[in-house]
Amino acid sequence: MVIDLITIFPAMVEAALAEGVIGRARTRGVVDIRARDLREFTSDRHRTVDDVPYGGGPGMVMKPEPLFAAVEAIAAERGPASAVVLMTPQGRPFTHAAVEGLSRLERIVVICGRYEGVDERVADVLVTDEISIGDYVLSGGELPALVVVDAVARLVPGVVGDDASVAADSFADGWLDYPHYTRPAVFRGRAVPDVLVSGHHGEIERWRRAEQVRRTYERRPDLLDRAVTTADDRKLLAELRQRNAAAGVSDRKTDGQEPGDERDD
Ligand code: 9WO
Repeated sequence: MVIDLITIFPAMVEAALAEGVIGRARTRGVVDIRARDLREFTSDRHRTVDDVPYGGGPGMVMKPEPLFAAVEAIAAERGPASAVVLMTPQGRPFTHAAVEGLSRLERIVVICGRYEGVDERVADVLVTDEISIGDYVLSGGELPALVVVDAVARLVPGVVGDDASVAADSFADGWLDYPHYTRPAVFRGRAVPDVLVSGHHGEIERWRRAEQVRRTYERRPDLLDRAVTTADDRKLLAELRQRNAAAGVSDRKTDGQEPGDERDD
């Protein structure tokens, strides 16, 4: 897979791509991911990438010429892009399905916006996918682009040491993850669950799956519709629902509470 990220902060992007699983996969040549400095595609002495907005208003807008020149130069060098992605809060939500879709493509170009955004002709003509990682505005598209690249590259065979572990990752089958523990067996008076030190692999597997079901039910009931359930899963869910009903607790949906909403009054 080939990914090019167009940005005015290539050092920031390169630093993030140099480390960890993605960094090692790049070094091994399993993926070819590069940060492209947008200023390399300008044609004026000042290497201008932005200008004032037509119609007035605050801030600056990213000029179309450098972005068109960058996408076209990358296409000439690498071959036409399978997708040109613009990172923006008004894009489609970035879900596991989107990760899977992008991971099957050969060449992806990602445009990282800054200032007040990019000239609309870039979105109209060049961009094939507008993607949002959440309903908030950041100072630039670089961090969302790195989220996309990390999630997509992990699905490329050979990037993560154990491809099976990637397939079992949360959201691949719709379940949240089970708890993880390592030494010491007791830390500040809190012991590792006995089953994990029992050596009974079947019991451990059943405990882990039960924890996935419990956690998903308690924290993200919205995922249950899509989760791949077994008869045992459904039995456990029924028990969890009965236990909640007996305790007078309705099945939790997202109750709209946000961190920091706690009030003393
Ligand atoms: C800013 C904005 C504000 C309110 C509603 C929509 C908006 N879109 C943008 C926008 O695209 N801004 C540009 C890219 C320039 C400023 C920094 N940029 C950005 C991208 N901020 N936040 C994102 C982003 C991208 C993907 N997922 C979440 C946020």
